[in-house]
Amino acid sequence: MRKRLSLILPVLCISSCPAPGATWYVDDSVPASGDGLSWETAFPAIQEAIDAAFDGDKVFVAPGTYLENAHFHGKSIILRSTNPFDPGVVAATIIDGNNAGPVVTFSGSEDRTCVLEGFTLQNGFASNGGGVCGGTRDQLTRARIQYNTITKNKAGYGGAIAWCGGRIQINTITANSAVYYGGGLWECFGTIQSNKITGNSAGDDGGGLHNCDGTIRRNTIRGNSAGWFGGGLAGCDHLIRNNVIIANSAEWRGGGLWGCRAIIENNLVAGNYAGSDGGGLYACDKIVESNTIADNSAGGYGGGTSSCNGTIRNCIIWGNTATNNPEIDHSSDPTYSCVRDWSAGGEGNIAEDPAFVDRDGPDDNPLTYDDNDYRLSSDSPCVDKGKNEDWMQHAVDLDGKTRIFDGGVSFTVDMGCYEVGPWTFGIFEVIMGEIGEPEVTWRGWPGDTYTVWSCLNLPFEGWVQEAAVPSQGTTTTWSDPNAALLGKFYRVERK
Ligand SMILES: [Ca+2]
Ligand SMILES: [Ca+2]
Ligand SMILES: [Ca+2]
Repeated sequence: MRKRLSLILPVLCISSCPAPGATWYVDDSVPASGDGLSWETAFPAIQEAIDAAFDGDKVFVAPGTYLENAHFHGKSIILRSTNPFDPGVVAATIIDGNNAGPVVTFSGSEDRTCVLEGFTLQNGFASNGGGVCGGTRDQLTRARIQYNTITKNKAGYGGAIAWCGGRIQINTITANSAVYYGGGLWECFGTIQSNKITGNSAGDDGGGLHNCDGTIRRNTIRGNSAGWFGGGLAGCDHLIRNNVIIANSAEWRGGGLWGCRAIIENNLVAGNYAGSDGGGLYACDKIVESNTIADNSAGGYGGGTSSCNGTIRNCIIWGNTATNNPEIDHSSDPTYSCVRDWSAGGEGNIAEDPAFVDRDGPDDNPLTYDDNDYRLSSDSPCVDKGKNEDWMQHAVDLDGKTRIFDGGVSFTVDMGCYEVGPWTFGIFEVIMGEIGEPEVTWRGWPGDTYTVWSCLNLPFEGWVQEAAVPSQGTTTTWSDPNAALLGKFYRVERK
């Protein structure tokens, strides 16, 4: 008997099959659905384009309001508006979940080349992730989520985003709510950076973020609230660095942060409120270092910190209020810190007024925190009085300035999250990012645009222009999608 041959046939494209890496177009104003391969023949719905796309394709979406609950179905594609860098385009390109599930759902198998960028995602309603649900607890999407406004979504867990394991950056995540945990983000374990996470609420814990155990850096986490614990962050257990954490509130404990067994470095924690204990931080038991913890308040114990039993070092803990133990309560003794009314000695501690530049800000109102300036005056007793640590050699302060600078006394770090020193423009960090792409981070100015250049082999090859990158604030990060085996040189120019 003849052995049966089995053949695996490639899918044959006869006429209109797009080349790999095709671009699909979506425009809600087209009169009828076309083949999706041009603006003139666009699909009217985003899901049509995703369904037609293959891994590696792009889907461009024209401004409009798309009443959809889009599902990536495991496809590693790029879904973007016409210009993710333009806030006007982002505001005008709306995916509205119509309270019928998450606005966007990933299956969880999308890889690091998958991107969702440049949309307003609103009115989602779901058990997990009202704005974006990234898969399941066992399989988190690695898609990158960037340059979106995610607002007015509701969920049981993760009002805006749940179960996304890729990079979440440069989004505005505001006015979302969760019945239980994570008004903004819940169980997102990738890098969360340069986002504005504001005005979100959770019925239980983590008004801004809950159980996000990746790197959380350079975010503004402001005005979020929790019914129980952790107005800003709850249970985020890895690295929390260079964030502004202000004016969050928790009904019970941890107005700013609660139960974060993380390295908590170089943050401003100010104006947070807890109904009971730990206005700034509660039960953050690992490392609390180089933070400025000021003007927080608690109804019971510990306006600044309560029950933080790890290392507390290089911090300014000042102007906090509570019924009992206003600055530090039931916590480890600090070292190299400036603490109001501190009289218990300890290595390097001082109790002199830190001489903030303008503690109540230009508006002279101490309760409006956005303008309050907790930088140090050049004659502050906190200048050059911290303790130098290895991590600071390659770090910057909250402004993006060089972290260790000689402020006139010695080459020593200042206490708190700001260093007194000159402003300089330049690259301060080049690392291999989590998606295998080199990441270049530089100091700059809000509102600017920068040009990034690379060179494979100085001085024998020329510079190649890589990208034009809008400023992300005082520091800006760009990932190079074209990694080179032997490395590259980078140069950044201010346009
Ligand atoms: Ca003032
Ligand atoms: Ca003020
Ligand atoms: Ca210094």
